[in-house]
Amino acid sequence: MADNNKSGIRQSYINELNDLIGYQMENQVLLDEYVLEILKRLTLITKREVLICTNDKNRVQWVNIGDASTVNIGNAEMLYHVKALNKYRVIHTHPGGNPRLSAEDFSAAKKQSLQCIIAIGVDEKIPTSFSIGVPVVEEGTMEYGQGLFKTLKELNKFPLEHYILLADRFIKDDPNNRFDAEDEEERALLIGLDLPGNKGIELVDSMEELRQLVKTAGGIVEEEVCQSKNQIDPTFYVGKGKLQELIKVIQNHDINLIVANDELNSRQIANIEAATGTKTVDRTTIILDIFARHAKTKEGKLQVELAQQKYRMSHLKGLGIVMSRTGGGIGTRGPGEKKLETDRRHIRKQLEELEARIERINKSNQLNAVQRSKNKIKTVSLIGYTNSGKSTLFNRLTQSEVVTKDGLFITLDSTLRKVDPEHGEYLVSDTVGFIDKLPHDLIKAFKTTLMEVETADLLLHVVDVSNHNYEAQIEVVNQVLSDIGSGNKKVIMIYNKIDKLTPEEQDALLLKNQVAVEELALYISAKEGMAIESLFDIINRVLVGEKREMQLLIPYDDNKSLALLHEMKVVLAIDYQADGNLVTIEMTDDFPTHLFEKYQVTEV
Ligand SMILES: Nc1nc2c(ncn2[C@@H]2O[C@H](COP(=O)(O)OP(=O)(O)OP(=O)(O)O)[C@@H](O)[C@H]2O)c(=O)[nH]1
Ligand SMILES: [Mg+2]
Repeated sequence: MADNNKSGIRQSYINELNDLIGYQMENQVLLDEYVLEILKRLTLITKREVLICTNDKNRVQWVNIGDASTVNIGNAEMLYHVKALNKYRVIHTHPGGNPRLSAEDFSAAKKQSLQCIIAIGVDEKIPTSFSIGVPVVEEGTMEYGQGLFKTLKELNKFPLEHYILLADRFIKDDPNNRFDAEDEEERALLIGLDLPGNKGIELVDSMEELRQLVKTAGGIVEEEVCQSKNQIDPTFYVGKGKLQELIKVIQNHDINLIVANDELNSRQIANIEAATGTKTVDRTTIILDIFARHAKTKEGKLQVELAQQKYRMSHLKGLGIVMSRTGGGIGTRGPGEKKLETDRRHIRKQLEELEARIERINKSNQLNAVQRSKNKIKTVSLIGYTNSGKSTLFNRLTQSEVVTKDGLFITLDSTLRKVDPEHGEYLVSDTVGFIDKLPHDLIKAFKTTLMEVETADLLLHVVDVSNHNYEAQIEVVNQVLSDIGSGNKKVIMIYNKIDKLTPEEQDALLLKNQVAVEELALYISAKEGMAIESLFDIINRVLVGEKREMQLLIPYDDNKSLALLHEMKVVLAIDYQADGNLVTIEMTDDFPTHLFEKYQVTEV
């Protein structure tokens, strides 16, 4: 198929075509002899598809030389109407003489909800013939069907109005049904930019991550288009030329969702949607969508809803088109049962309500935290990149069974549990994972996670060393930590999933990390349970200090002190001597030495 490139076509031909705009077909037929002759002649001269679009009064609205897939550029009116077909009819030529509608023609018609699409087979050697594609309703579904005609007269006798009537009635009954009863799956085209400022995670890996995100959100990734650019294009995100390529890909692969790897503003979303006729979302929307699916607790759901509504507020313009058109799919899911709002005023009211509710929950959480610190209960927070194995480790440490899964953002609700009592007396919290290019507003919405991190006595930074980007991921996590004001916390680096490395890779990793000046680091496999005992030891050492032994000589008449020692579970041995009990205890920094000063004999 020819592209939308008019260069090389003499201006006089373009003018001749342009002159047709506003012309109404004689006798109000679909296509009259006069226009047919012009289309034929221009096709033979230019050897390209020549296209006109008429309205329901058969008046020419716009024209193009190129193919059906590019005609909608700049014609925002062609976007879907919710309760009817568009009022447009596309008439175009096929150089080479074949009048049959191509797959691209059908999908363009479908995408634009055209009243009909007509193709004219034009060739010097064979007679001109015609096809018409119209929406056909059958057994509760609607698809474009095709009719073939040998003459213009036959074409003009076609009872188009009948089909339009049935189609509009069908759509009105069920606007979500349209053509795509089977079209529930979202076939995505990913677009990404290699920008000079992209440090850390490389574009290929970032795109792979986006691929995973889209999959987790329930979409199917069909294609991926990347471009190297000095900066993000303010109008279309990608460059204008690349946009044409996208349109081709969309047609050829029947794409119904575009996903950009960077955050888009509402103008860019609106522009891309108008140019491609395809619903467009960005990385953040996908992440929000996953959040909406995965939040389990009431609080988690509220937090997601708040984040979503906030994001939607700032991107309403773009999403508006999408929502009225598709009525579902990625970007439109909310964590609750109810549909998300598209009205600014309503959103604002909802935001206020949500914020108030979350504030109330936070107050009670804060109380808990205060209570904990009064009771001197220490907490350890698991943090790290998403999918690094935080929940798997959490389960190991606390003998729990929270959900772990290969996927992104499986955990959204922070959980707080007591550590396996054999190993100490502190609480462990599992938290939401971090990811590259996650707007910080979003993380801030996860106030519970933030609070766990903020109030924790120790952070375990879990790293998936089997991911070849683990170093960049560590950077992302550290950046987020410092952004949320927890950059100075005590951290143990936990290099996880070492079972996935070969012995050589393990050696290389150790060697590399030797150079790093990390005070506290450990290599483990949360899944296989490797080095978990050492982890318990290190945690205890950090939380309560080094264990030491001490001997106290407690007179026989001081039963209270002895009972207290028993209660603190520090007694290792008792030796009954003439002047009292010689008690050997195992103690740490938080042992109340002052209470026993008078009895202290030796530190062993
Ligand atoms: N081979 C191997 N796989 C692991 C290890 N630890 C975790 N996994 C797997 O990695 C995947 C992610 O584990 P999770 O514990 O859910 O990771 P997470 O960090 O909690 O992820 P999110 O909650 O999504 O942020 C799961 O399929 C785990 O089985 C490990 O030590 N070795
Ligand atoms: Mg998890």
